[in-house]
Amino acid sequence: IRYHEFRLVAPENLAYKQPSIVHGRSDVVTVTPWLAPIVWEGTFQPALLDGIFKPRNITIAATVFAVGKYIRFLKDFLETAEQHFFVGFNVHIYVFTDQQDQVPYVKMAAGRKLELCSVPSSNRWQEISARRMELIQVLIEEKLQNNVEYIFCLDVDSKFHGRWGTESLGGLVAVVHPGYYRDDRSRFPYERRPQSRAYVAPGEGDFYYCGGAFGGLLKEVHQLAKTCRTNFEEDAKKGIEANWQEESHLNRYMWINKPSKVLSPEYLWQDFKPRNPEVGIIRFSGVIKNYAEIRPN
Ligand code: UD2
Repeated sequence: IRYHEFRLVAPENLAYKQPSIVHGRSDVVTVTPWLAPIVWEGTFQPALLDGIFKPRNITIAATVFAVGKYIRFLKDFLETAEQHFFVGFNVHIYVFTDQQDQVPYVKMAAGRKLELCSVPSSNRWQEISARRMELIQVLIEEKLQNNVEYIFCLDVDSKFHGRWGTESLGGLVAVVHPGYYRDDRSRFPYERRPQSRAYVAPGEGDFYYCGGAFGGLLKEVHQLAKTCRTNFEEDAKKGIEANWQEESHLNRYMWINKPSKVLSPEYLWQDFKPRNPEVGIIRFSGVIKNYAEIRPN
């Protein structure tokens, strides 16, 4: 797999639209200053990418946490994943929950499976959100190492509406948050206290990335999860909790370790936001939720 990683072997006899280096999307930026692609609708050809990845017989893992009242979001998440998330590929979904008996039955296609992992209940939502990094790290170490090539870690209070597939694969993959991408970096909600290991100084930061979706090659995500977990725990020892918990740590990590692929906000929109014109298609989005009602406190 390592050897094949950087070889894009196309299937013979695959007809697809001629690419151009002068005509393409001109309303958005499609490459970062460190030359990572920024994936927007219209920048890739799905059949070509699928044709390249199909013969590799890769397996993609996804983690999703459904703790406490968030279990109610799981059914829609799983049903829509079945329709849009790596259709035709091997997909293993790991559901972390404190209520295994409440997990809905969703019929899955051949090559796709669900596995349940138990997590303790918690009285603080911040704890649930933040401990995900530790559990992802341990899952990779104990279960995934020889079975899976790529992994995505996703929020459960969301649904798929359009294709999310091989175009999203890369070493370290981050999604640009839909709420801040037109703003100046001074307005990004990074952690601003220098005592925190999630600190991002004024004048620093590329984009504001989502905590609700990230991924990449197994070993890259392992490194990310391990680092964010350690930094989160170091902060906790000093009595600090970053303002957006693990999302703040993820943003710090991605500032230092530039993602090799950046997904546009098409890959995590928010249902309460009207669609902006540059968003060709909403692929995945967070549902509207009543925080007061669903969080443990
Ligand atoms: C943002 C991020 C989220 C996380 C959080 C940090 C996006 C779209 N969302 O969303 O990923 O970084 O800020 O605080 O980027 N969960 C449970 N049970 C609970 C609470 C949380 O299972 O009682 C899980 C669940 O999978 C949920 C995730 O943790 O999707 C994130 O929690 P959230 O959705 O309440 O966080 P939110 O919407 O403030």
